[in-house]
Amino acid sequence: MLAMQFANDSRPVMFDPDAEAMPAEQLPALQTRRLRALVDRLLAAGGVQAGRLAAAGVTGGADVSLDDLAELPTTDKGDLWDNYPFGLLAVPREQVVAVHGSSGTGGRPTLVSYTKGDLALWSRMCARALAAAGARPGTIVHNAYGYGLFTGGLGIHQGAIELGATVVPVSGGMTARQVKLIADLRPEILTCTPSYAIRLGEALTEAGLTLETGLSFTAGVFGAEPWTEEMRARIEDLLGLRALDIYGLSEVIGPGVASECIVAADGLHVNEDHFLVEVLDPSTGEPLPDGTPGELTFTTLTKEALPLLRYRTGDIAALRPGSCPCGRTLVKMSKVTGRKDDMLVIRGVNVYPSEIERVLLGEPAVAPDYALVIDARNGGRDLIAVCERITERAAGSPFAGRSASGAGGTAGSGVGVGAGVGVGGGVGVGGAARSDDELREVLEHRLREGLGLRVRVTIVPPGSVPRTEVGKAMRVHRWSAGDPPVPGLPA
Ligand code: DLL
Repeated sequence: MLAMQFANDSRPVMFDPDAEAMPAEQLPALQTRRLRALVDRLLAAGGVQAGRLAAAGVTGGADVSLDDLAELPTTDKGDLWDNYPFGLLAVPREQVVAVHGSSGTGGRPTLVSYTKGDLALWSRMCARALAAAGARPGTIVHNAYGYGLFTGGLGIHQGAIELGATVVPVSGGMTARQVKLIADLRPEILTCTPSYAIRLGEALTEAGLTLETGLSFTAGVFGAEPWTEEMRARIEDLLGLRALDIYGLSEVIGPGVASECIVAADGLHVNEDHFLVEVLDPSTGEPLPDGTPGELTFTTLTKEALPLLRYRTGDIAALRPGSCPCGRTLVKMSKVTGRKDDMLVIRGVNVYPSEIERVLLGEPAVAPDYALVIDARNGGRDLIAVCERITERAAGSPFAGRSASGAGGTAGSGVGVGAGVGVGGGVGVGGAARSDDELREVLEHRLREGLGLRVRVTIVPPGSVPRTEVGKAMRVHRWSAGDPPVPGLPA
């Protein structure tokens, strides 16, 4: 139910204004109450988390406060693996009405359980995200996140229904069918991974779909993988919409832990009335001050089946408290720059793939489909950036150069983190003025200057880099001695 609308201005409706626009000074009391109830529930459930709490001298919720949160034990993915599949349940197994999960970075599945109450909470979190993107009852939402164990499809689906929007459950893949549905139904909101938004945008451009001929999107709610401001500008150019970020992870609930509002679009409002957030030093586990990037750590204050105390996500981002022109008072987090275990160490230089993406996509002649190959065949770790030239077709998209964020994005406008390398400039859209060799040299130079990284750049014909049809993009490929060449990439 939409409880309130900001009737006297043009800001979009808030799904849950009592919580999302709660006076900041009221939040700690609510969080404290919920944290204490959570600690009581964990102790009553027994198991790993109860044992750790007891070892930390906690005998009941009344013993804890927000101020000494950092003294409480943490959890991480290892706990989910060790207690797979139902070992961390805080309710009887029969109360679990759904399981979801992810294939996980280490290839080991993570399974999470939901009660009816958890599903209701999750729906409300996703409804908040969709409303923040400007959706309202009746808005058509084209949901191209994959349906299944992955939380993207069903999470957004339930959120759209909770909001009263009209969801098109198209799931990922079968792009030609998606193009037809978009032409026929004229959805206003697109939800999918950012890499699939590019794939879909290329297909829509190929099909000649423009604002005049049926392209009707106003906003996209994209997440499930890291993406940069440069990628945001590319998606906005390709699809003529406002590209917004949504963050979440199965362990915490799925999508809807945090999301951007269409009013500011400069960081993701964390639903901290349900997910208490901290940023910790990834190596020491010590809390870091606001504005400093570190490991996002969440306490699920109200979840029933699988509540987690101080869950260390491995995702790197920074927090920025303060008010937002949209009226929300919830703390904002920066875009996630990567996972702590995704950091590449190339000849002694530490770099996240997203920093390389910023440099590559800062060059208008480079298409958003790229791949990074770590060539370890000769015992070393050489980095090869495989880039496609943007096609004249995509460069001529009706929205090219008109992105709301502006080419090069709004990095730095919010709590953006990462190397502030110089990007942009260069040739005009399409890059016709530069030969492949010149383009390669320019990119290698910018990577060296901006990141201190020696990278071999290879320019390949459009369509060479494998596209994402379903799920999350595989950007980084490791190539060891004896491995066959990476499919679709030059040997
Ligand atoms: O990816 C949930 C989700 C679905 C979020 C749809 C947003 C949209 P998992 O499959 O468990 O859940 O993967 C969680 O994906 O720890 C991050 O590393 C990454 N991730 C999720 N959202 C973002 C984002 C879903 N907006 C893991 N930016 C997380 C960067 C993201 N990384």
